[in-house]
Amino acid sequence: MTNLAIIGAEKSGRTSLAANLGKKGTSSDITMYNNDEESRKMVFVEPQGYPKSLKSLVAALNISEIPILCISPNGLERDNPASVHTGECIVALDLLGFKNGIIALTKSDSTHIHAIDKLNKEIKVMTAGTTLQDWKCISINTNKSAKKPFEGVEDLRSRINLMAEKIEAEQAKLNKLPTRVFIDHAFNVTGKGCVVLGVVKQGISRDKDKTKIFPMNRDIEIRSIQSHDVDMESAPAGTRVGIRLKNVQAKDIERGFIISDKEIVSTDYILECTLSKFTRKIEVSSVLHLFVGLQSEPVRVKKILVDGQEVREVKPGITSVLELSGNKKVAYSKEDLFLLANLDLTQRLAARGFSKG
Ligand SMILES: Nc1nc2c(ncn2[C@@H]2O[C@H](COP(=O)(O)OP(=O)(O)O)[C@@H](O)[C@H]2O)c(=O)[nH]1
Ligand SMILES: [Mg+2]
Repeated sequence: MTNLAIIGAEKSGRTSLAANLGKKGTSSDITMYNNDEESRKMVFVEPQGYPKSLKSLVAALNISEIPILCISPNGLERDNPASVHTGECIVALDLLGFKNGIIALTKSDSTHIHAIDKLNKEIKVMTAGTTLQDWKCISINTNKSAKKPFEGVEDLRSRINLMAEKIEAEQAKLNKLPTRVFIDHAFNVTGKGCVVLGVVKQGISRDKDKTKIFPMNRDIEIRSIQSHDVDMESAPAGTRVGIRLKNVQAKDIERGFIISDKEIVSTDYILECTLSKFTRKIEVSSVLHLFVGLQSEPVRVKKILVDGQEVREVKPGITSVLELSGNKKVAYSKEDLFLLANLDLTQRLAARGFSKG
């Protein structure tokens, strides 16, 4: 199974595209569109809450293996307030290190070929030096009354299929790792108890598994697993699942909780971070927003070290060790990528980093 994030600024056409590619399912600040028709099952994840909520964007991306960035004909125009969010999406994709993805140039019916050429060139300049620099741009529309209705959509679908094939080969390797399921929704079902929705990030989740839920660090048992409404004995890496859990209540589970045998749990962090070039300096005692997996939490900068020396601030593009302190328990593993954001800036994403030690 392949999970794809469909992201972009407001009015980038991302909802129209997601609705064209799949059937609407679970919906909150992130909305799932399922496609079970093709031989390969896919879930398209749209961060409905973005740009208001940066959390929705990061969660949608961390659920997915393939991102599709939607850019409308005026998506980069300076006098369009949405353009800053197109930029923010590019920074997010780059910091998260997505090597492969697609750029959809949406609403092709409402522009002309010269404008599309110009947009293509602007995107090349903007993405130079980022992980997006070689991504394919596909011009599309989802307008059935257009002169060329659904132009480019078939091309987009076949590219998605090609990428999904590669992703599935990589997912097969992830099956050997310890099982981790990232939870994105949790609720109570009358007569069934606690049901969580999420994605198997690695390993294989099995019915009747005795495991744990983090950051609660509580023993739980898996009572049943479904995917796309079909019961399963086991769910491999990449599967979007609904799982019934024993020994925990839905009201105690938040987005980002992890089903796993072992995770690190903490409220304080020492991260080896690289600041984005597209942010401002970070200073000691400033408050940032930390993201890891599907969790997020405000943290305060306690200490900054550059080349082992304690400093007051660190500048864009520079690598440093940041000591951060928060209040809420967060679960993660050593390999997990952290993002830091400054919610006071218009382009909010500030840095990426990994836990040290
Ligand atoms: N002409 C045209 N309009 C579109 C197309 N896709 C979306 N729109 C319109 O653009 C507006 C924003 O689209 P929507 O999908 O809601 O964008 P979102 O804000 O990114 O989710 C809506 O009025 C859509 O009807 C398209 O391919 N062609
Ligand atoms: Mg929308």
